[in-house]
Formats: sequence, C-alpha cells, structure tokens
Amino acid sequence: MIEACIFDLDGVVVDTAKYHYIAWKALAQELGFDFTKEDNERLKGVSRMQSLDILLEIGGKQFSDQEKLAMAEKKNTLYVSYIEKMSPEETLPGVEQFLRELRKKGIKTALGSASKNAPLILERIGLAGWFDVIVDGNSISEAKPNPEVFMKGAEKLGVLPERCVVFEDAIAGVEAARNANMYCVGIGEPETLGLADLVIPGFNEFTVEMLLKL
Ligand code: B16
Ligand code: MG
Repeated sequence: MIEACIFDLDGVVVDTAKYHYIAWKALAQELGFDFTKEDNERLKGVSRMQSLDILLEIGGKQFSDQEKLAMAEKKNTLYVSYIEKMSPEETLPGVEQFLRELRKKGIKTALGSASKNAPLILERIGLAGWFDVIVDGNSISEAKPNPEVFMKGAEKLGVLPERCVVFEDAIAGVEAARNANMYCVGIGEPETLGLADLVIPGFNEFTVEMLLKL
C-alpha cells in the first residue's frame, strides 16, 4: 500500500545538472583543466563537497580544506546566479500533473534532495506548495547512498518506509532508497539504474493510476 511519494530534485523534478555543469566547468577552467559533460555525470546526486573532490581528482589537483571551502563557495555563487533566473517552465514534463494527482488521491509527498539550494529552486519553479515535507542538503548529515534523507522524509510525513515510493535519477540515490527499504522508481535509463524496482524515462507517460497498480 502506497501512502507517500518522495522525490529527488535534480534530474527528477527539474534539470539543474546543466547549471551545476557550467559552474563546475568555470572553476575547472580557472584551475587550468577541462571538465567534460561525461565528467559531470559523476556529480549527479553527490553532495557539493564530494563533487568538488571528484572535480579536483579529475584535474589532478590538491588543496587545503580551507581553499576547498572557498572554491565550493565560489562555484555555488555562480550556480545560484543561474538558478535565480529559473522559471516554472523548467519543471520537467508531467511532474506538476503527477503531484496534483497524488494530492487528489490523498497520497503524501516529500522532497528528498542533496541540494542546499532546494528551497530556492522550488520557489523559482513554483512547486514549493506541492510538497508536504522538504528534506534537503541543509537538514541531513549523511549523503546518499546513506538513506538518511529518505528516512527523514518518511518520518516527518509519519509514514512507514515500506509504504513510501522514491523517485530518483542517480545511482547513489537509488541505493539510498533501497537502503531505506523503500520501493524505488528510477528516472532515466535501465542500463544505469538497474538497481531500481522500475525505471521510467520521466513523468510524461507515467500516471498515479499506474503507480497504484504496481
Ligand atoms: P548544492 P539532488 C544534488 O541534487 C545534485 O544532483 C548534485 O549534482 C549536487 O552536487 C547536490 O544536489 C548538491 O547541490 O550544491 O545545490 O547543495 O539530485 O539530490 O536533488
Ligand atoms: Mg538527482
């Protein structure tokens, strides 16, 4: 019996990966190396500081913790300048309709994202009001694949983990959902998200009715 749906943000509700990419690429260039779109795939669902570590590993660079904090801050300032300009049209196809249907059916909703910028993004795309609970990078201490973000979501909603469905686009996120003992719908390619219980390309052709038949 499904009582709640928990949504990852980047890659599920909205495509912010492209803005993360431009901002990380700018930092890499400043440090004197290239950062490709393929490299960027490794950062999906990963926390900000872990993303920086991966970037520096790609560039073969080493810095002190203090320098790294300053770099992450600089990248974030540039990233925020992009997301500040986001609008509701950037919500991925079918998402708003799906949230609407869930509410009609009395199924609770939560956001479960690694991003510290989640509140700003939700406000810009006009979806903040569709989530009963928001758990993001500001309220967790353990990054995915640790299940903390989804467990907290379920707890705040007052729903048992086994009655929650998670929607995730990143491998670490799918693992986090499994670690939380929740049913996981992967958003993307079955080749990449093989660990998910079901993989769909997006919400365009996926309805709440289909979800309830699973
Ligand atoms: P921030 P999600 C994640 O969002 C992104 O996928 C990941 O690329 C990013 O590093 C992380 O948020 C932290 O974001 O720098 O804004 O705190 O997929 O968990 O919604
Ligand atoms: Mg994601």
